Amino acid sequence: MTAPAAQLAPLSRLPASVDAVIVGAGFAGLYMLLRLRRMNMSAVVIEAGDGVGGTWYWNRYPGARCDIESLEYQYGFDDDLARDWKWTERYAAQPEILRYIQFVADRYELRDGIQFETRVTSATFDEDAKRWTVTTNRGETVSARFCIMATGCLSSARVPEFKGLDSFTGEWYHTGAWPHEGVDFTGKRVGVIGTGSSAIQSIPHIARQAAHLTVFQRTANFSIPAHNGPVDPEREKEMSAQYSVFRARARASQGGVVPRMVPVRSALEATPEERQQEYQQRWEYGGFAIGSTYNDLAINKESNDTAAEFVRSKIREIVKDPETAEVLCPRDYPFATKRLCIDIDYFETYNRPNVSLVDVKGSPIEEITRHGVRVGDKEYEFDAIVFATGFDAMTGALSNIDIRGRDGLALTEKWEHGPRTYLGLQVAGFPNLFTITGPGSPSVLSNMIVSIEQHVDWISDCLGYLREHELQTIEATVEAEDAWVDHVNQVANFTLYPLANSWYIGANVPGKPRVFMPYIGGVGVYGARCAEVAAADYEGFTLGGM
Ligand code: FAD
Ligand code: N01
Repeated sequence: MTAPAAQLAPLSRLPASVDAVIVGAGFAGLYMLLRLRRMNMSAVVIEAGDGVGGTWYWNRYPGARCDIESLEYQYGFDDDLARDWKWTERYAAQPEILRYIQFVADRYELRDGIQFETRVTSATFDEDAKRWTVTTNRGETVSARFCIMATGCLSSARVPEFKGLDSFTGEWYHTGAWPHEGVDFTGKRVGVIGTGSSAIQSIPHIARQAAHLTVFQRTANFSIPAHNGPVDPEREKEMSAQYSVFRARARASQGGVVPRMVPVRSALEATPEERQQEYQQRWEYGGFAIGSTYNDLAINKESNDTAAEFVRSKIREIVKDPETAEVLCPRDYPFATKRLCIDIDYFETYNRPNVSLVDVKGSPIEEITRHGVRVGDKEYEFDAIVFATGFDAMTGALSNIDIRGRDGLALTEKWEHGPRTYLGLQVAGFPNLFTITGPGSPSVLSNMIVSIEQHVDWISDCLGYLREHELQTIEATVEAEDAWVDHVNQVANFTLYPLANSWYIGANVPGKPRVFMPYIGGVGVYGARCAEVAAADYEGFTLGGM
C-alpha cells in the first residue's frame, strides 16, 4: 500500500531536529500538533497518506460512516468549532467526516506542520543524547526529544494470507485502503469476504450495484439498525450552545458518550414481557443504546442470552429465507462482546435475489483461484473480491515501525507475549515515547475522539510539567506497568468479553498473542486515574533531569 523506500525521494522538508515527532495525521495527530504548537514546542507530523484524516482518509468504501452519533464523534476542545461545524446526518458518512477533519486542519493552520506521503520506518532512542532518531521510508531522519505515536488502533489493514491471491485475474480491494476514485461494481460478480462492521456497512451498497454479490461469512455478527436520518435540530442546538459541558459529561462516562437511557437493573429482574418491550424500544431507537438496556449484559451470561435471543428473533423476522436467517444468527459469542455492528439495511439485503451467503465456518476458504474463491471443492467465480477482513488492531501500526528503546530493545520483542503499557500511554524501557490510545487504555471501547483528546491533553500537560521542572525524560516504571497490565486483565476477566474470538484479543491474526488489549474499566474511571497519576507528580513514572 506504500511504495518501497527505494522508489521514494527525500522531500527535504523535515526539520533535522524538533521537540516532538508525531506519527500520523488522523484525529489524534492533528490535535497533538495543535496542542504542542500552542505550548510553543516545535513539532512535525509524519503521515503515510497524502492527506489528513487517518481512518477517514483510508476507509472510503461505500457505506462507510461513524457508529457513534456525529454530534458526539467530533472534537470537543473548542466550543466555537462545535458551533461552526454543522453535521447533516445522525451518523455522518465518510466524506463528511473527512471534510470535517480537513476543515479542522485548515482552521488551525496545521497543514504546514505535516509531511505527507512519508512512512516512519524506525524510531531509535539514543540513551546518551536522550533523544529519538526517527527514520522515514524516504531515507530522512529527524531527531526529537519526544516521539508520539498517533498511528491509530485500526490503521494496519490486513488481508489474510490466502493461498493464490496473486493468481486472481480480477480486481480486489481491502475496505481499509479503498481507492480514492471509488469503485463501480455495476454488472459485476462480486465476492465480499468478512461480515464485521466494514462488511456490514458496505454489503447493502455493493448489492445494489453488482450483478451478483456473494458474501463469505465465518462468524455471524450482532448488528443493530442505525435508523440514520438528519441530525435532530433540537439536540444539535442544545449541544452546540455549550459543547464543553456535554463533553465533560462524556469524559466522565463509561463509553465516552453523554449517557442517556442509563440502565438501572439486571435483565433477570425484568419479566420476559418487560424485556421484550425494553429491547424493542432500543431497537427502534437504533445504534448502541440496546447494549445498555440492563446493567449486567456485559457480565452475566444468562442476562446476556436474553439480548442475544432478542437480536436473533429480529434477524428471523427480517430475513425471509429461514435457512439464510439461521446462518446469519450469531451464536459463537455473547452479545456485544465483539464490536456491535450498526447497520443500514444489512439483514434486509439478504432478501435480494442477487445476494447469496456462503457459510465458511465449518469449511474455510481454501484458496483464491485465478477466477475467484474456492471453498471445499466448490469454486465461486468473481470479477472483483472485497476483503472486509479487518486490521491488525492496536499493535499492528506500532509493530510495523522498528521501535527501539533502551539497550536497543525492540518494542516487538518486549511485546512478544502481548502489549504491556502503563495506562496505555507509555512503555517501560522506552523513555519519552507516547502512544495515543495505546493498548491498555479505553480507546476502541469508547468514543475514540473523547479518548484521543484525553490522551493528547494528558501528554501535553506532562510535557509542560517536564519543561517547567527542567526535566528531560519520563519513563514508565516496570512495577507500574506490571500493576496496570494486571489490572487491565482483571477487569477484562470480570466480563464476558474474553469469551469472544475478537480482534480486541488479537484472535483475528494467526499467531498474535491472546491478550485483551483495551481497558474496559470505562473512560471516566480511567481518566480519573490518569489525572491522579499526574497530580501525584507522575506516580509510576521515573522522571530524569538535565
Ligand atoms: P487513525 O485515524 O487511524 O490515523 C492514524 C494515521 O497514522 C493514519 O493516517 C496512518 O496512515 C498513519 N500512520 C500509521 N503508521 C504510520 C507510519 N509508520 N508512518 C506514517 N504514518 C503512519 N471510532 C469511534 O469512536 N466511532 C466511530 O464511529 C468509528 N468508526 C470507525 C469506522 C471505521 C471504518 C474504522 C476503521 C474505524 C472507526 N473508528 C471509530 C475508530 C477510528 O479509528 C477512530 O475513531 C479515529 O479515527 C482514530 O484516529 P487516530 O488519529 O487515532 O488514528
Ligand atoms: O474488521 P473485523 P472490520 N476467512 O475484524 C472475517 C471499526 N469499524 O473492518 O469474525 C473468512 O471486525 C472475520 O471473520 P471472524 C470497528 O471498531 C467501525 O469490519 O474473524 N473470514 C470478520 O467477519 C470494527 O470492529 C465501523 O470469524 C475472515 C471480518 O473478516 C473495526 O473497525 C465500520 C477471514 C473482519 O471483521 C474492524 O471492523 C468499520 C478468513 N480468513 C469498522 N479473516 C463503523 O460502523 C477475517 N475474516 C463505525
